[in-house]
Amino acid sequence: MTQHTDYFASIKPIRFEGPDTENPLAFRWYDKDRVIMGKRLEDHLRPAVCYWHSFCWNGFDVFGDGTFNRPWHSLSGQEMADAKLDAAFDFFVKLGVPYFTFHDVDVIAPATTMKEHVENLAVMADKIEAKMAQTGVKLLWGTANLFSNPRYMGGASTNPDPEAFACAAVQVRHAMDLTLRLKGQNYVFWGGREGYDTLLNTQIGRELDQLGRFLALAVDYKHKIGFKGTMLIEPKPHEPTKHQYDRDVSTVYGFLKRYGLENEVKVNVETNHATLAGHSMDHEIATAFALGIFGSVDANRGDPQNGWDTDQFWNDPLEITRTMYHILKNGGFTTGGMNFDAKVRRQSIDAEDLFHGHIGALDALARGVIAAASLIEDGRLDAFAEERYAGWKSELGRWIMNESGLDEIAERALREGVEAKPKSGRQEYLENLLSAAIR
Ligand code: XUL
Ligand code: CO
Repeated sequence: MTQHTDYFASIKPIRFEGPDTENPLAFRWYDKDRVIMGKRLEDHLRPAVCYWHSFCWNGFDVFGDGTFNRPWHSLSGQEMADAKLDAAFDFFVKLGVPYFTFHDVDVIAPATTMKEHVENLAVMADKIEAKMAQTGVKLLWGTANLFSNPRYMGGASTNPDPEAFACAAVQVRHAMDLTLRLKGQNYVFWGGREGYDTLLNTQIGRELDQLGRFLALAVDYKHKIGFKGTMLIEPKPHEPTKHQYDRDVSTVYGFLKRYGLENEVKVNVETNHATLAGHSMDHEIATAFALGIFGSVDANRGDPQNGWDTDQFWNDPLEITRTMYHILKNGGFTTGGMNFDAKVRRQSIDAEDLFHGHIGALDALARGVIAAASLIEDGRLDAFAEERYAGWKSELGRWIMNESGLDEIAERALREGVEAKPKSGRQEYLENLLSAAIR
């Protein structure tokens, strides 16, 4: 295969060198073969690099033009798509991650019609498949971009016009076919325009039914083509729309229940989306496990001061450890993984900046796995919570949960003079255990 760019030529493959290394282009914690709780670090994290932030975005923002000047940004059409593919796989290999993720439009030569979109995607299918075979890099998930093209400005499946729904069907059908062909582990739906900007022009009930119909059709299609991966909805409360229907994990669960899809679809939880929704990441993860719909993670962070989706690389040890604690305690990932849906800042214009961002995030997650595993092995956090609810295993607790009526509970409480005795929640003690686990 012809090599279109050697953009990363000056950077050697990234190796683990341990916490004391002075080499900024080495891992300090991410020793992928280190076994923690019986599993290699790489298998705990199943890390993936996303195509869109690092290889498509050129650094533009609403106030200014692109700043990055990557060689493929000055190309166009198929030539651009080919050069980008070469650079992306060079990067995956040098960083040493097992997975990548992409949207259909990230990888193709830009198309103006739906027909052209399908043709351009078919051209890339062979090329991506060849790159994967040559490098051993696998696909964590595929998805369709149903939010950038102006045809979707009023929504894709929730659009007031069925023609937009039909165009979305073209993209999703072909993106699912490609994900199956590339042996993707999951297929993701992020509904960037599936919401509204004003209720003055929006019929929420109708739009939710359209969204439910679209997802049900996609699930039917998954079974028809024999795709065995997991279907995932990625919740987000707003941005770009003022209100997005899939606002958080609980809302998605209610939506799935209403349309009978709660056993078919799980969630891809993103840190920055959790915080935009007013939640902590560990809240969203714990909720997803509690509701039986945990699937995968988009690992990143926002900026606590501005409330935007800044998609920075995740590096907060406390938040990562709290999150990893829930993931490990519940058995870890199955088909999911840690997708770095994160981008370097607009002033980080060099090739090496892409490495610094990903190296830091992989190290931070590795530290989080190590810390969370030590909390689980130590057992005091878990023992405290078990003890806190121990009363529910008593005769009274079981009788309330399984047998009694409200009046019977009330009568028994009065008859037996039941009284609740407050006990300390010990939050500070538990937070100190968490801090002490991070080394
Ligand atoms: C947008 C976002 C998307 C999804 C995939 O906020 O997170 O990139 O992850 O469409
Ligand atoms: Co995301």
